[in-house]
Amino acid sequence: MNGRHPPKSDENPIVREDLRTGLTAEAIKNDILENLVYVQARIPKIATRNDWYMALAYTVRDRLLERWGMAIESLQQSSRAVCYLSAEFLPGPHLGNAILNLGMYEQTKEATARLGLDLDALISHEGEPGLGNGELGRLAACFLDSLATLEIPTIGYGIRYEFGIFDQEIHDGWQREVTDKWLAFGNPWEIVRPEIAYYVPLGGYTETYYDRLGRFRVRWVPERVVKGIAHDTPIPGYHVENVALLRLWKSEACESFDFQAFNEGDYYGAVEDKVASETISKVLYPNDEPIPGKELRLSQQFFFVSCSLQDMIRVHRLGGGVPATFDRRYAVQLNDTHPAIAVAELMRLLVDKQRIDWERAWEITRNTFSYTNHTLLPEALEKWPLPLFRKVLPRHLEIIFEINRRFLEDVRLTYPGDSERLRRLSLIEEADDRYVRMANLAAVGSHAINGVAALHTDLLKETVMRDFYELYPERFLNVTNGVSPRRWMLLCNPGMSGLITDAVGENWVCNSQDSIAGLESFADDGAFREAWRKVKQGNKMELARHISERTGIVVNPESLFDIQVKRIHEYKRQHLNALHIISLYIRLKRTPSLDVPPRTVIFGGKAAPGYARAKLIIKFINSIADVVNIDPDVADRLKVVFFPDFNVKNGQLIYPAADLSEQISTAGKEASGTGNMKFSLNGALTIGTLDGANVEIREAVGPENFLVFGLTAREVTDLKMRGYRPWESYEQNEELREIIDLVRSGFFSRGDRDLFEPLVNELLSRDEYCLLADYPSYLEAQEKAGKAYLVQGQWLRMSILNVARMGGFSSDRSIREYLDHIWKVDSLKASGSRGNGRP
Ligand code: T68
Repeated sequence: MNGRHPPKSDENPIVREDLRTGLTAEAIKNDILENLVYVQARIPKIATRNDWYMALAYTVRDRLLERWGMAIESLQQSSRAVCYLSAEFLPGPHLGNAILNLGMYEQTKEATARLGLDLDALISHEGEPGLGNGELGRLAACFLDSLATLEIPTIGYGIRYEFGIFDQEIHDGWQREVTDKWLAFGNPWEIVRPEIAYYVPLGGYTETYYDRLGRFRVRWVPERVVKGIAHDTPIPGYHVENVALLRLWKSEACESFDFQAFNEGDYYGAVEDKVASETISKVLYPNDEPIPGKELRLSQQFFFVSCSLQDMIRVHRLGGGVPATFDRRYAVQLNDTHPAIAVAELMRLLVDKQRIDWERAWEITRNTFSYTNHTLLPEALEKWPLPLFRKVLPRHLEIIFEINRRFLEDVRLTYPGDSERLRRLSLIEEADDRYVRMANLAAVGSHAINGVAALHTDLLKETVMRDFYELYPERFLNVTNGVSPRRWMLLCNPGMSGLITDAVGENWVCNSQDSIAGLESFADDGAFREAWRKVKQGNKMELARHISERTGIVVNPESLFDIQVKRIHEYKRQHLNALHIISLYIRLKRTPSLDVPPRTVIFGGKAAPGYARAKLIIKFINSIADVVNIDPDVADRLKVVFFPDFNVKNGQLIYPAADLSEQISTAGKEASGTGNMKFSLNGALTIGTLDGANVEIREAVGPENFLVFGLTAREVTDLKMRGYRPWESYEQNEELREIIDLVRSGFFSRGDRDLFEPLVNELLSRDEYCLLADYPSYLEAQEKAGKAYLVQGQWLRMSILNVARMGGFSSDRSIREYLDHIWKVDSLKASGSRGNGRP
């Protein structure tokens, strides 16, 4: 496969006008009409916007499928492929991205215009598959984009949830969860593959027997078997012919399954409970909720992992491979511990099914897998109660016991007599109740373990994975996250992208780091700054229009847009931001002549449905907004907005409109962050703690272009060790006292003194996330931000420098690091030795 760019205009000599998938405006127009009639079954006269959207989506898909055929062929011919196993993928709307990556925007605009349609309106008509909670799923999507663009043979494996993340509505300031309806009008991007289906056993028991050759064996007699059916979505690379394959599994009941393939026991009872089978891929679990008791969640994890591994074995066979060379054929990344059961499942498939001996199977398994950790929060580390695990996966528990037995034997030899260490490293937690520790399983079964930002990897090595690091230091490495410059710059911010391309040429889209640095020399150019300002202003006006449509709040686009969008969580400290708003409000009321720029503070993000305090934080923000937004004393100088239903699509609107990016988590808690990168890549300045990737962003853009505040991770730990007494901050800081007393008085809750008591109480008594400790330095940094914004020329300079220096945060860079240090997979265009031909 070569890296030829698709033809871009009618004049291009290599246009395929004669083909159904031609890229001229006329070919596109004709295909839209054909798809409208023959796929969507509508005639133009009565077609709705949705009908036209569907017809256009099928038209673009036709062009993707043409590339797909080639990609599948290359996948089969390639020496090694990347398989990204992730319980979540958040690809965002497909249409605009696909049109952009295929290089067919201009022709499509012309084609739709000829049909009397507005292309941009059709693009914004599309909803999105919300098959993830937040950054972890979005990272997986950025990685597929980069893998496709770098022309790496790739399959992303996951679950086709019927109901993804809920839609968020705000009623009386409270979050209300509404069922996601992403499949209500059909999904034009996926291809159902009923012929690619696998049986997944669940429950039951194991028994021993002697096989025909008289060998002692174990077999699993499951209680039931579900079927997983492949649903494929092509993910296009940018201006290359390659596409990555996103293969998601939908569970179905199997009324009759192939007993031949499964002739190992009595399965007659295994086909009952059809409803339970279909339930498996029904709904995405929200994060931030305790999961130990959730049998369905464990079934989901095993379901998609088993289908994916069986699929890999089948494809490998098709290419003439044998199971013993599985590890040479695939590099499989475990996106957090959600797919960690893959370690035991591959062992089962190799040992029980393929009859490979244990030692060799273990070698293959470890060569195959690598594991990415995304969190240090102890409550988020997955562990399953043993009885539940045995009930769902009896054979896997035996396999895990055996892995553990052999592993601990090795540990004993390395650390004789150190029973404490043995206890900590064990795959089984032996407290009052026993648990299977998924992070330990992933660590033992992988040849590489990575964190997602430098600080996070360091802390990983010092804290939750310390014993593993001491045992296997060579397995640990850092790969700092990145985001796709296609979706998060070119697509969402065409104005700014145009300016960058005019300044440095178009190479930056795929080769960010080197090319975009050329922008630095424009930071002092008055005309360039003015153009930059105008683009930002336009983006802010667009967001202001949406804010007014969605919330009725009218905001001043000239004001400083101060934005915090991310999941709502106490460690992310949206309520620290809220305390600053109250402080500003009080100051403005007291001193009308205060020399600060007008500010609009915008929030967005979902709270897990069972996380009461996060939901109260949303109510808190909206309650402050209710008071501030109607107060004539601060009119036009301070506004507060909670933008409902933050998702990829809304993000594409929000990031480009930001002046100030709030990255204010307690140091040591946010593994990396990727929102921080999206803001900065769109010209926002960051106000942030030294947490996650903020540390590296600050180094890259220069400390003078970044507003840092707060305790460092080490200082947080020290403070807690010494004994943190948050009420002392309250007693010592007059302004803080005034703010907290105002909240307690019911001022923001129509006199209700109890409403926010759980929030205030936590802050004064425990303050787990150190808001009060960081409050004074946060306020100082905010003041600095306000002052800096008043000097527009300097602000613009800092904004341009942020973008110029952020090239390293492209997910292309992250993927190259995974390729070079973990996966060892060649680009399709290298066709030969490793490393050739990579951009
Ligand atoms: C995030 N984790 C990290 N988890 O919080 C963030 N959790 O710092 C990092 O940038 C990002 O991963 C990518 O590395 C998540 O988003 C989840 O969404 C999640 C989902 C299910 C269960 C637990």
